[in-house]
Amino acid sequence: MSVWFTEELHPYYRKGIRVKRILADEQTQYQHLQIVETEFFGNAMILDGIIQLTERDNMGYHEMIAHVPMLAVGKPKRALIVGGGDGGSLQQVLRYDSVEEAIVCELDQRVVDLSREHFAASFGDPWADPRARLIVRDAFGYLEENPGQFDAIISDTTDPIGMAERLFSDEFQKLVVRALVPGGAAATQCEQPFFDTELIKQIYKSAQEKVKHPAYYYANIPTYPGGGIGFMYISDTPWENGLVTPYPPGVNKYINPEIHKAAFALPEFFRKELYG
Ligand code: SPD
Repeated sequence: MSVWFTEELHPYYRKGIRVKRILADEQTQYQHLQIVETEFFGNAMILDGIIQLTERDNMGYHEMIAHVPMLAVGKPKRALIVGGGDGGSLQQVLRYDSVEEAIVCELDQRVVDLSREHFAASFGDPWADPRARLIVRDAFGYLEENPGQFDAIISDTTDPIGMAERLFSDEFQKLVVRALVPGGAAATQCEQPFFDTELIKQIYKSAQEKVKHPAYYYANIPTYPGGGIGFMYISDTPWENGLVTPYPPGVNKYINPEIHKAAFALPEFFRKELYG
C-alpha cells in the first residue's frame, strides 16, 4: 500500500511524491520531522511538511552548495556549514584533503540523529571523521563569536519560514561575510527564480554591498518546487576560479565542469531582474 505526500510550500502550487512507509515521525523541540520511504526517490526527509532531501536527487543540492565555494577557494582548510544536520553537505566538504576542520552548526540534534539512522546508505557516517565537529546551537551567536575564521561557509538551511526566516536577512549575510577569511567564499540556499524573485533580488543586492563577486546559480532537484533550487555565491573571489581547481577525491554524481559553468547561466527574464 502507498499514499501520496503532497507538499504545499506556496499557496498556488503543489507537488507530490508516492510514499511507501513512514520511518520516523516526531515533533522535535523545533519542528515536525518526518522520514519516509518513497516509491521512487529512496528515503526522504520532510520538515514541517516541506521536502528537504531525498536519496535520489539530493546530490544536485549538496554537491552544488558545497563544491562551488570550496573549489573557488582552492584549498579550503576550515569550513562551516550552517544547518546541514542531515550530513549531506558535510560529506562533500570532507572530500577535500585540505580540510582540517568542518564545523556543522545545527539547531536540531534530532535531525542529526535520525539522518544518521536513515541516510547512512547515501551519506555514510561523515560524523565519524575526526575533522567533523557538530555544534548544536543557533548559528547567529556562533557566527558573531567567530569573525575571520572560515575559508568556506555553506548555509544549508530550510526555507525562509518561521525561525529560518532570519537566515535570509541582511543581518545574517553580514555575519557570514564577516566570518570568512579574506578571499573566502560562501554559498547560501537561495530559493527558486520563478517563485522567489523578489527575495533573491534582495539577497543579491545585500551581497553586492558586501563582496566583489556575488552571483546566483541553480541546480535541478525534481523534488523541490519548480524542479530545482538556487544558491547565492558570496565572495571577493570570483566563482570562475573554481573551474580550474581539480575536484576532490571521490565520485561526483551531479557536478562536472560543464554543469558548474552552466549553473550560473540564468533564463533571460530572471537575468534581467537580477543583473539588469
Ligand atoms: N524547499 C526546500 C528547500 C530545502 C533546502 N534545504 C535542504 C537541506 C538539505 N541538506
